[in-house]
Amino acid sequence: VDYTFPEGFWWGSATSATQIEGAASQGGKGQNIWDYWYAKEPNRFFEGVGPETTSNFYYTYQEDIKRMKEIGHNTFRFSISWSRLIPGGKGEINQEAVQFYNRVIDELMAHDIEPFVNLFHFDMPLEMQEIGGWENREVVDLFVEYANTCFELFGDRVKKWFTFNEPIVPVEGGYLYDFHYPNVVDAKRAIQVGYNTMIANAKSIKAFRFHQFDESQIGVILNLTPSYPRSQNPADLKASQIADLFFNRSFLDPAVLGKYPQELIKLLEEHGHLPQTEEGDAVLMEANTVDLLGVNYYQPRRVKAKDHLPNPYSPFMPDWFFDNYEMPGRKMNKYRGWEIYEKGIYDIMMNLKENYGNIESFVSENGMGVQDEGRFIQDGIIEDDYRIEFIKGHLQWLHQAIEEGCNAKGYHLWSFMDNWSWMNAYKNRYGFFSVDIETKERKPKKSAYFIKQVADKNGF
Ligand code: BGP
Repeated sequence: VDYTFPEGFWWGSATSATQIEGAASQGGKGQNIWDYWYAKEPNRFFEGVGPETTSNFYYTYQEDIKRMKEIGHNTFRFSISWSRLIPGGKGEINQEAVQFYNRVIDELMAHDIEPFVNLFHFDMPLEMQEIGGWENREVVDLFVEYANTCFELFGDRVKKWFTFNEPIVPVEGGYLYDFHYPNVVDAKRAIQVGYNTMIANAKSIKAFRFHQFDESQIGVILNLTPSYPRSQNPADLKASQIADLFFNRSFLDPAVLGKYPQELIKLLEEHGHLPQTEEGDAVLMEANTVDLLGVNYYQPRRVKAKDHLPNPYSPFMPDWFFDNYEMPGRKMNKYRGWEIYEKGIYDIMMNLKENYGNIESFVSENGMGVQDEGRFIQDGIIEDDYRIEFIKGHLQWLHQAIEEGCNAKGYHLWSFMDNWSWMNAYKNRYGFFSVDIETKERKPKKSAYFIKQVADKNGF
């Protein structure tokens, strides 16, 4: 073994409710924005496939958990669907959902797999969106009630909690770049949404602390995209810093340090885009930071200065200040169109060590999406050597960061099995297990055998 990880390292994978459960209109579940949007505009989704047709985990969780055990998982992340647990987002608790999540938790624990439970993975209940979604502070408070319900119901057994997965994504997708519902393009509203989710984060942490659970931790999961400037010219450096402020630090700083970066506040102030706040917000944020940080890492951001200054009369957008560019010679996942830069994981971890109090962290998602993966079948098994190489490459850099003192505790692949993805449906396959969408049959890929060995040896 060349790379040995610290004892008790978390080997597992990540999923989310909307992407794996299926049964979108069964078991008493209410509608979320995905169910609604799909019914309204099915053609926006890859091959017209919507969230009803997923990997069916709602019905197959027992067999799936057995498979997790077979490949050596000691941890597993899933999310609770707010609209399943509390249809409509407020009011009565759906007992069928309570039973379902209880069974999943019990089944995981019976297999010595620790549940990592996330509370929000893009799936706003429709009724909550209709009253303004994250723009409305009432929704923030109802979310905190939902979070608290989860702590009450499952907090005796679940010891790892997360408030949000990638809170920047609903901001970018729903309020800046038109790739998620409600398809708004308005930076002012986007900034409010981002701010309010961080208030929801702090308030949920406060509610969590009130329970004084033994040995429990609460965190947030952020997709950190290290921002690399094209050159060391002041203009490129500045562009890269601003991209970093918007896409990383506007969540990382309040979540871990309890406050927004001064540079960001100044920038927003100059452009009249500060969000609306309420009295006590700053104190609340400062008092309620995370214990644990999940880092989702797929690709970095390559940034250069704008060729032209923005027209000051055009609506304010974060990208007034920077452009993305394609770095010549960069390594690509040609099956998905994303850059592969393994060292990014090291840079993120070292940044957490140096600038964020070396907060306890783990890789909560990393993975390689592949289109038409069926073409790699040999003798009945998907020979995904590219994924094995991808995982190894990232683990080597993670190992390096740990050697240098960073506080990383685990590695979760996106994802356990192929699953439905937001607009992309089943286009990009990510799993250790393939899923036949028609029959729902699962089959281990070569990477499933690889990760079992890694988990067994705690290294490779
Ligand atoms: C992450 C999300 C996941 C998953 C993954 C793959 O950002 O947290 O939910 O969807 O991306 O994305 P895609 O299927 O678009 O390649």
